[in-house]
Amino acid sequence: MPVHNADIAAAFRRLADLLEIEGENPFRVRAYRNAAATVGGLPRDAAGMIADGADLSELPGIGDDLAAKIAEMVEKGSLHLLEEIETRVPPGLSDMARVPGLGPKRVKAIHDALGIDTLEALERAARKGRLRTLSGFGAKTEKNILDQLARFEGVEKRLRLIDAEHIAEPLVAYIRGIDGVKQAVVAGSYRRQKETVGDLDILVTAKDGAAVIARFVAYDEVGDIVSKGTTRSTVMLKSRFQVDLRVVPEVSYGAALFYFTGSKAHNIELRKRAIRRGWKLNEYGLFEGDDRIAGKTEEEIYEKLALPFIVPQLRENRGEIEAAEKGALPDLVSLQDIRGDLHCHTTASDGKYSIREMAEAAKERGYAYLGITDHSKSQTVAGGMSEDELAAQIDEIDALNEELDGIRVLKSCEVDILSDGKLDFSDKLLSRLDYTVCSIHGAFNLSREKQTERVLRAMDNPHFTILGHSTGRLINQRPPYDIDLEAVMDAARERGCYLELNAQPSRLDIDDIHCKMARDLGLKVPISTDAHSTDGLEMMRFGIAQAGRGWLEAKDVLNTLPLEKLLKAFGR
Ligand code: DGT
Ligand code: CA
Ligand code: CA
Ligand code: ZN
Repeated sequence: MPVHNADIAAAFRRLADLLEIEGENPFRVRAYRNAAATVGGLPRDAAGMIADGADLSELPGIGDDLAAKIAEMVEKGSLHLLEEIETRVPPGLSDMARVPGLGPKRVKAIHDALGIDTLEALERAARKGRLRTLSGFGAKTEKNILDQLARFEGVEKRLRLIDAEHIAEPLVAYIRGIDGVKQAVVAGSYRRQKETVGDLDILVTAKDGAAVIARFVAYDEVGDIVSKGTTRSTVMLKSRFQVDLRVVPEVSYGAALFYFTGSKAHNIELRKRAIRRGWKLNEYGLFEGDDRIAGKTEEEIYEKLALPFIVPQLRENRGEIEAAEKGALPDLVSLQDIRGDLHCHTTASDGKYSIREMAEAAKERGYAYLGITDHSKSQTVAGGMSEDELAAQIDEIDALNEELDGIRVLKSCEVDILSDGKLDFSDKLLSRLDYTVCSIHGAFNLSREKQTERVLRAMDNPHFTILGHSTGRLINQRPPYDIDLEAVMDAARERGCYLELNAQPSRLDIDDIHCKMARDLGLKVPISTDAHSTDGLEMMRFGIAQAGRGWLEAKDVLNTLPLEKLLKAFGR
């Protein structure tokens, strides 16, 4: 098996971790870390350099000792020193040290105090609250560790869009920095802004593909190189996420971008359309015989095929080609159209900031209104409010609105829908609110019929306004509960209620298909962040992305309405 720079870098990093856990001299530890960075950033494989007779001890930070270790890795694929240390320090500790936010010092503390030496044992201990018994560890640290471990477990699955962004953005920046690279863009489901991404498809224009690929596979995060040619390469990142890279000439850029953006179903329809005109469409261009009649841009491909440009989000072969033909493509809602947020939490339940702080953050975003929706009394784990507390909050908001300028705080509540379909607060109290967000937070396992009935019964309450996160799914964690959303949407339209599009990257609930269904029914969709902090308001863009995939225009979205019209839309 060929040894790549990434493997050598990984071995040095592991060595540094284990030495640090052992309490080794920090300078020696740092020397291995620096060497890992140097080798990871080499333009060529160290193996090839050694074969060509290069003296690696001339590289920055690499002395004779490290040069000898690189040679040992290249020759044997392993390091004697590392194997020796692994007999003293359980190898699992280096896995633990790789959990973001943990690091060697904390791993050592955990191992010394609790004898934990695997990721599994670490997770069990965090769940049982054993870590917080150590000094310097709190409940928050435990939660962070569990969150990070959940990401580790999810590695075989599709990544949420936000996680894919965290991987793609630095990677694309790195690729753009490679000599000779003109354009670098992520195509595939990522460009279509799908809620989850299976792998990244990166498209690059450059003359010398082999040179670009040599640098691509030397990226620090690359774990395994699956394939490596002169125009394409596939790697598996250390996070076990796959990246496909294609290098194309500029004349083919548009055609390649079109092809690799997909979806496959959309591509196939357009290829058929080309064939009907006696042409051929592939990743190199649109061809009439051997003549390339389009291919430099996506726009010219659509134009030649007598279609207006179709944005990537819509390319799913769900009617967008027919709509394009008729000139009836939706003009998708954008972040600028949004005038406020209708679902957020404050310190009154499980949020981090006060009403005032949330309102000011909303105002900074240019919003005209912000609805405060703290939890109702049954949500004891999420700090649900008592009737008295909500009554006091209502007064507090009235007073605050007297003071605040340029933003209106709306009185609301995330009211639990109890298993029998009753709402968690009295009608008298609910009647004092501007609107409600009513959600299911328990009894997920009812039959489809019962679950649907439960929500319909709740909607019969005149104080019901918006159904929160309508299917309860958590991407990669919890499937949706069984419910007939079409029936719920029909009922909502009849009663003047709405179904939320929750913008949390783990929820995106309702999904794109149901957004389109709502649009077809003429049911406006509120897009809400369910923010638990001021930063949480940022998640609106994921809701906008999903809404676009569901064909929603500004007029289809409830919170694009100005305040007066919104209040009317709430009224029943
Ligand atoms: P993913 O990665 O599962 O989230 O979804 P995509 O859409 O990114 O799919 P992927 O990575 O397998 O392929 C990227 C694009 O390449 C895909 O959207 C369309 C194009 N493509 C892949 N295979 C085919 C094929 O067999 N025929 C056609 N026409 N296009 C294909
Ligand atoms: Ca992909
Ligand atoms: Ca792919
Ligand atoms: Zn909720």
